[in-house]
Amino acid sequence: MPLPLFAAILIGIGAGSVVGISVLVGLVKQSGRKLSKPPPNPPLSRQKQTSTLQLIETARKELNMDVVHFYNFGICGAQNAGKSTFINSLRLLDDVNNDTEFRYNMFGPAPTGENQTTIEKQKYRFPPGRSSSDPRSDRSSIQENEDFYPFEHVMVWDIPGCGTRDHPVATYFKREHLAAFDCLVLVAATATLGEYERHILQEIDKSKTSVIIVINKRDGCIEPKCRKKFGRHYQPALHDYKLIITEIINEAKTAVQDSLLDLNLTQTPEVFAISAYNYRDYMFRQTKTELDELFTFEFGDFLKCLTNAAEERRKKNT
Ligand SMILES: Nc1nc2c(ncn2[C@@H]2O[C@H](COP(=O)(O)OP(=O)(O)OP(=O)(O)O)[C@@H](O)[C@H]2O)c(=O)[nH]1
Ligand SMILES: [Mg+2]
Repeated sequence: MPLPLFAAILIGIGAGSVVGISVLVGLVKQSGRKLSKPPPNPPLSRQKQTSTLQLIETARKELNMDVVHFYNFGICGAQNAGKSTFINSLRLLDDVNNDTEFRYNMFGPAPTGENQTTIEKQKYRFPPGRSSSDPRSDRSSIQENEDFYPFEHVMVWDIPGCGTRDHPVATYFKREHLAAFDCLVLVAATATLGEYERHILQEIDKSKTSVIIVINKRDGCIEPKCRKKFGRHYQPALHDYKLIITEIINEAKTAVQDSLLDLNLTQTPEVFAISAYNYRDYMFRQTKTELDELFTFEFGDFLKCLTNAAEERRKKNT
């Protein structure tokens, strides 16, 4: 969203909503608390295995995955969908470029960019709370409090995007060992799922891995929709934006459901329409705006869903 428009929205809204943030804090805390202990029932090697279990165990070995101390979530999807940005936003970190100065650090940000940025899989943990001596700590009153974000037993894996020469979709599932994860998050930048997403979903379903679909970059739909609905010169009010954002979320979910119809998956993946940008902005901002809240709530619900999926998987001990 261009800055003048965003500034106009902020001016139009004024002080934020206290009710909104407290509900969101509740949702995040609830999810965090559940994932703040090592996962129960770490899957053990078995003598007799079905081919699916074998696939999972081989994939975990290949990734050297710690399934005893961590819940492992894989973020997959097509190139440029916003996977790495999503991972940074979730962990309340700013984006960085993949330049010569970048050094991978498990607690640091994932590099982001328009052109095939994530080349190799990398795993990330949630950074510990910031101390007040951190020069950036004024940006976030939230992350200073470790109680709020207690995801210390969560490992989030940033997986290279598919659909490139180096990562063709046909071999993506196997090559990236997607069967290994407690839950996969398929990130897409458009709500009508294309060939890549459909192929990945079918492979995921065959392996019986849980998957959640996240349609990212929904902030990009706000301005075109406003222009179409209200014309170039109209300055939309808060309730106009609320309507538009609600429409964007609902339309994205319906488009995904339609795209799933002929795939005949055995699971019905939950779908969330988000803006990785808006969530992070909302969490960082001292003054919360009602506008960002709508996308932000999708994030809260997403966390809850992810937690439940991980719990279910561990209950099954696979
Ligand atoms: N407007 C908008 N842009 C976003 C959002 N999330 C990501 N982007 C932009 O989309 C581009 C791609 O983001 P990445 O996070 O690097 O995408 P990726 O899926 O990790 O890409 P690969 O690693 O190359 O597969 C970057 O320019 C991001 O800044 C969002 O929520 N809103
Ligand atoms: Mg990436």
